[in-house]
Amino acid sequence: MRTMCRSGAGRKLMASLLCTLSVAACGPAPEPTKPEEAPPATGTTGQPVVYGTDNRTDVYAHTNATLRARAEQSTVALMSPSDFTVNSAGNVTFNAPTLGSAYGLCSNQRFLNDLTPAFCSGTLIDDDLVLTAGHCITSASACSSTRVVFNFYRTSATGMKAVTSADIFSCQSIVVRKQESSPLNLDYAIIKLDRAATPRFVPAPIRAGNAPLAVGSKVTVIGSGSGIPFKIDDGGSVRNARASTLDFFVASTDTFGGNSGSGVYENTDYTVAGILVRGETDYVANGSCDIVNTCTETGCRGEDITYVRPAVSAYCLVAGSLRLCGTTNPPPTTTFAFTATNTNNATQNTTDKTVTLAAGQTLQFGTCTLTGASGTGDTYLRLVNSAGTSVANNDDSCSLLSFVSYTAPTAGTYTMRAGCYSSNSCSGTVAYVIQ
Ligand SMILES: [Ca+2]
Ligand SMILES: [Ca+2]
Repeated sequence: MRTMCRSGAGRKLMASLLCTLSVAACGPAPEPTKPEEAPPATGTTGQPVVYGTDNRTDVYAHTNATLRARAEQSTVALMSPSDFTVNSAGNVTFNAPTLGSAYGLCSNQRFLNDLTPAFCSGTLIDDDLVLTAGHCITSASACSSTRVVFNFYRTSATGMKAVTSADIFSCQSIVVRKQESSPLNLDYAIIKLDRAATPRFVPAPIRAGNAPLAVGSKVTVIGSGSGIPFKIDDGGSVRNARASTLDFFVASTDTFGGNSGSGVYENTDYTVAGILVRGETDYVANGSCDIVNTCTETGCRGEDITYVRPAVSAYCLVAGSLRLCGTTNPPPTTTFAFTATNTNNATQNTTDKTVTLAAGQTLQFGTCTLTGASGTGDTYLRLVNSAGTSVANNDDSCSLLSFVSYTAPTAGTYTMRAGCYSSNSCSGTVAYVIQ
């Protein structure tokens, strides 16, 4: 199993291996692997995977005007600054090997001459907000070194849309992010851009509600599989809706490393239903070169797609948005102050606050992120259940300050414990909100 992103700058040559054979190379993965650990080199290269027909279509060639609009107006590629050059006139050229050479593909494969600068994909969902996978941007420093590129698509078989500096944005901050396999298997991030992308670009609408997708329903993914210019694949079907957890669903999308973070749309109304995060091996050896791994519609493992609703709900707990939350104000928070010393990572000498949660309710609390939160020193926050078992904790969500988001799997009382890192002294105001 692989995560669907490619390597960052400086690891370009390993791109095909990094995200196919090792989730670690794409930053902390859903599974507990060592971040940034170089994967073992093997003779196998990473590949895209196709289910049934290869439905990947260039934007100009797609027959559906709404999907073309989503690609042209709402889809972004995530790149490192070294992946492109901006000249004095503001015109952008991309620095990356072709798909054929990057992946050692056989000459009969598609899109051989496409360049491969993107390491992940994303979707504009508000004026200055982009939805992507949590493993695509794992830290504030990763945010700082990520560029968000619009207009990365073909206008003809040989032509590319002209990209200028006006189409390139920086990641200013990670607003919400989750990458965990328990209690729910979630992998999402919503990042804030350095400036509004509207009205030049248009946010994609988000699927209403939180109902499971119907098994067999058709979905479309748009993004930069294997790093190449946006492709539209409208031929995927939902294979497993995971209706009991609603954390991710499994579909037969023709998606590859680099599609990580791609918006996945319902074909009924082309709203964003999910975020592409993991999938089957992309490419397989065929003699001395590689070809796309082809599966039947029901074969192989399927591609994993995080439902969009947990990301939007988490966002709306900490910030406002008329488009996403129906209000420009985040919900009001409750606060409690603390001063502490020698808490051994909030396991002793803490200031505690107990709350009651219903199953499925989310508690967010922090010395940062939420309205009214603050802290001095190196804070540490922990959440324990009624049995006294630690169920969540955070040290340094924002520099030295802390933030926890926890969705209760079962109803019960939970106690927030406010303390400091190690034997340190610190103080702060913990803000919390339950939804
Ligand atoms: Ca297909
Ligand atoms: Ca801390």
